[in-house]
Amino acid sequence: MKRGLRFGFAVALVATIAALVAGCMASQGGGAAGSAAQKVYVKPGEKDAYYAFLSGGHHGNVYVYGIPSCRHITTIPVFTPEPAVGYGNDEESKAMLGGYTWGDAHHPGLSETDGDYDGRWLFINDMPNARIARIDLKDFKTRQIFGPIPNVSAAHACPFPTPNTEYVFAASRFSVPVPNRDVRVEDYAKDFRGIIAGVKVDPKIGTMSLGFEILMPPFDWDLADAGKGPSHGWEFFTCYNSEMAYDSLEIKASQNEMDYFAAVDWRAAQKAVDDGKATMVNGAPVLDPVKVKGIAYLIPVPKSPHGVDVDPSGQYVCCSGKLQAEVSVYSFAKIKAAIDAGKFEGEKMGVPTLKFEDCLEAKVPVGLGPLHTQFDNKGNAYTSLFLDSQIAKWKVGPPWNVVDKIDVYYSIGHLMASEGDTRHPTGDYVVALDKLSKDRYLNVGPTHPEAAQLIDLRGPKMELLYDFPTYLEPHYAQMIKAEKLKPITVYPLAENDKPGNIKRAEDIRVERKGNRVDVYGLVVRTHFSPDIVRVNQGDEVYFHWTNLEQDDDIAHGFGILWSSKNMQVEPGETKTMHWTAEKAGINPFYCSNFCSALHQEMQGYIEVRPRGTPQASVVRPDARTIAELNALLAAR
Ligand code: RUQ
Ligand code: CUA
Repeated sequence: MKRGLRFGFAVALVATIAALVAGCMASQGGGAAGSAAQKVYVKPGEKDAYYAFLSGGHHGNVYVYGIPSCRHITTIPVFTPEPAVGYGNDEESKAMLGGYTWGDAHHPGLSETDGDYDGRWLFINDMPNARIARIDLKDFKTRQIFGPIPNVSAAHACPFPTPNTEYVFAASRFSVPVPNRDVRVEDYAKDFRGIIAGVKVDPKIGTMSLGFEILMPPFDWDLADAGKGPSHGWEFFTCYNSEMAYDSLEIKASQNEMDYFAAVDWRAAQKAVDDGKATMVNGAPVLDPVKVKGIAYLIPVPKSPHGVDVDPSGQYVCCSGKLQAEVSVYSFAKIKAAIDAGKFEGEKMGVPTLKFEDCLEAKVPVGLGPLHTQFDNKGNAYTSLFLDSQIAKWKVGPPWNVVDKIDVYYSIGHLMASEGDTRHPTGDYVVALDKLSKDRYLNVGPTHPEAAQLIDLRGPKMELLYDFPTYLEPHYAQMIKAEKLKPITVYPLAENDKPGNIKRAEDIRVERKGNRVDVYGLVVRTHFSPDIVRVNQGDEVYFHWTNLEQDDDIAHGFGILWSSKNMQVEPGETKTMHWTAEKAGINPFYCSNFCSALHQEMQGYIEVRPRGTPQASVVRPDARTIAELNALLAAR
């Protein structure tokens, strides 16, 4: 009897604790079990579920974060030199930067196959110089910078890849005369034009090349997104300033009730170029919609739109007017029907305009300052509200209502959902990318970091999990399942065919032709071979270092004293660096990347003799040095 009572009490106690725990979880939003701290905690030694790629804004690079831990894992240099690793210092990356030392990167775009991120490449734009970079996700390195794309004046609506990465795009944020020439700004409406450029991507190796350009009215082309599913084959571009103002835009470009988004049939545009209907302008095939029909259409959007986002099904195109408290949702089927029926309201510089009512599906009253929309796997959309500093969650489909809101800190721009731009978002997280952090972090003076905030989407209500500061300035970002990426750990030496590579101690040499000196050297723990290089004052010296290591994470550096010359050479890699021997005397160099117990010993000397000192045309190491090096390599 006594025992039964005690048992009953124990059952009741367990039930009470369970209820308390459940209640506690519900108050946290009822997502995956556990506290916010537990949900972001990735144990030491364990790895994150997602890679997030955040644009570095006017820092010109890409930040890589792990989600949900929000740990900053690395920074990929893209449009801006990075002296720590020598990006912009070695000959290959210097050539790729093309003389630019600045870029403003806004929108990372992961490559897709069948509308899902495939983990092959990441594209990102440099707005002011209208360039697009391709980062290879095998080694997280920038491998191509395409541009400046002719005639495009600042590529903001860029790159927003199509579902099979057939194209990336670039549309003019500003308008200028095309071709650019001596005109007055007052002749803006007459002489200026926007450009929408379609850049082809080689399906096997990712190389970009220009496909077509379309001459557009001189509006400010702003953002883009690719159609998918039923809307595959189309790319959508918002614009503001359909008023065609050229000064005091903040007043004059907000007059019209409606601006537009453009729907571009990229297959038709490419076909028109292939059929010879383009005019070459500055080396680019430009299509003029006055003469070439069926490539672009304009659809009215209320009040200075910013973001345009296609839902995962590809049926709906969602545009937000910055000065309107609603998201306007358009039905692609309706747009297509109106185009097919030739139901146009008029035209702008040859581009037919459709009727607002013919294309609109719904208006969703989300709140003030809607900018961008992302999606989950349960039929919900999430719109960032800049003025309200909130995210609104709403139902895609009737009754098109807002079901939840969450405060963010502060002034959110873009937001990124897990696999959020694909046909299959995962619905795990959204990250708010806030323009202002104000009081959220330790004060570091007048300029605060930007703020990112991780929000759990798994419960019925959004739950704020974590704040993390980011350096200037993530505009947009994308998040991909970690399991989709399989980066290499070393460059296989056997596959190294880089110019200047050598793989055997016997091939080490210094070659001279006139005043050009080529040093073909090897680096391996813990030695530069050669570690003494003799040149003359005025020589142009090219160091080609091959790192013979085949061990994960054993990169060597090469830094030259009294210079800005430094680079990093990763395992199995060859890199070339140019240095001019300006002064006679001794000029040391060293390994700038801590590599081993004897890292500090990894150093050498350049002996710079006066001009005209006789030097052999080829210098090779002696037999003893080769034997020593071979012993070192064998012990590697
Ligand atoms: S932008 S805050 Cu440069 Cu993509 Cu919208
Ligand atoms: Cu090699 Cu430090």
